Amino acid sequence: MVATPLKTSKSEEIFSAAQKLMPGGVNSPVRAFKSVGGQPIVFDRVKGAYIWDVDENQYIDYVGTWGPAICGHAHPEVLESLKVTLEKGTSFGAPCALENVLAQMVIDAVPSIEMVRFVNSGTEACLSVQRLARAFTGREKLVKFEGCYHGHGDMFLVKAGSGVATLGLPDSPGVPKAVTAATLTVPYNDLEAVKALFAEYPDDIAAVILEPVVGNSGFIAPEPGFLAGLREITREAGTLLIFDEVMTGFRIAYGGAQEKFGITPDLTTLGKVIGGGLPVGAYGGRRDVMEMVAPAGPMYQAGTLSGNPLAMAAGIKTLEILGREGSYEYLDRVTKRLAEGMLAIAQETGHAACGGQISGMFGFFFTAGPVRNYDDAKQSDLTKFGRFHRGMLEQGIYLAPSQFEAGFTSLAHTEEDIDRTLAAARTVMAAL
Ligand code: KE4
Repeated sequence: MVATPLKTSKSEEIFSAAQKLMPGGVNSPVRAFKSVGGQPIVFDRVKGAYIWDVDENQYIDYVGTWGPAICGHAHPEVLESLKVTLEKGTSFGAPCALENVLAQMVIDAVPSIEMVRFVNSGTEACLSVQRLARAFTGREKLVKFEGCYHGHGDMFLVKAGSGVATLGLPDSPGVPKAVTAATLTVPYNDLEAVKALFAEYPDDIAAVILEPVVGNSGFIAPEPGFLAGLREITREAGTLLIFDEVMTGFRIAYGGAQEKFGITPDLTTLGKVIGGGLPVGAYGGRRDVMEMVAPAGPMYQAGTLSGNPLAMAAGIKTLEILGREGSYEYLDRVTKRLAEGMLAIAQETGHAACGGQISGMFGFFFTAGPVRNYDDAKQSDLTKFGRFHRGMLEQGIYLAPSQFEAGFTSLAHTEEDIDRTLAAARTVMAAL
């Protein structure tokens, strides 16, 4: 295991060079550790539940490349499938049978999906699905929830206003006000706020999009009745309900959060797990809606590498493994022990904390809670979270480098890994 303090000279060398080559030295902001501080870790290799960095430190990994590594990193069956597929080329830009195989698996698994389109990221999936919802309904307004993240499409980068409902203000320079003006935001778990919106804009709302279990404000579960309430409100209003299951899809359950909670949206986005570590996103849903997508219908969306055989092969094998008997029971058991153990240790060491888990997704906040929405999450002790993150890193435990992210386990995490993680948490929390 890692001795403290962490030897990070090679990470430092590589990361400082990276900062001259790429903005912030990264290709996605969260990787720069800005919200937790300290030296980002440069990975050398991964396997199963473990990471090795360029200084040969080993860690137990609870990020799993943000969800895709649910079967464990570099799963031998996935690698084997990739090697076989590789012999036939990497991308065709033409139909291939593997697309049919993964499409059928997704359609068979996800209750809302009768027809599916593959793209290359969750962002692309969310960009496409909101355009489709607007095309199908002929309406323009979009409702999202504060703290939910749907990729970096302009219309989703909306400042989460306080109060019941706000007309979106761009959250990033470069996003025109005209684009976000049609995006309305409300607090998560607040059905009254949603009802007020529909009263204010009775026939204007094309879609309501949400993370059915939030991972992008930290882990926040839907309160009883919230998802069912949204389903009822949107059905009555002729608005499409969209579950963004890029993170929860095939993680909360094989059929996603919509299977777990028994609520069927009109459209669903997927990503992460269905690519098994290669770039894949997808959107799908009711056949009458999906038939609007070009070239079947007029709503345009396209992609050079969409459905490429390598990514399809990795996704197919990943879902095959997940579909085996006992996968989700295992994920739920080890993750439950981890989450409950963390909260118990926080209490024993005098730290207010709350949080939870569903299947292989978990999270906690340094606050007594409850954390119902993004505002609550922002009130938690972010400084303490940063110190906890660093301490765990020095104990050889790699947690998501932001309070506003969820944690992920995999089929490769063993009971011993959970024991080691809890022992590390006790050491770190006692010293916080
Ligand atoms: P990508 O474009 O990153 O593949 O997916 C965007 C996206 C859409 N919807 C949900 C619910 C998501 O969680 C994501 C991406 N999640 C982040 C982690 N919170 C990806 C990690 C990153 O941004 O580097």
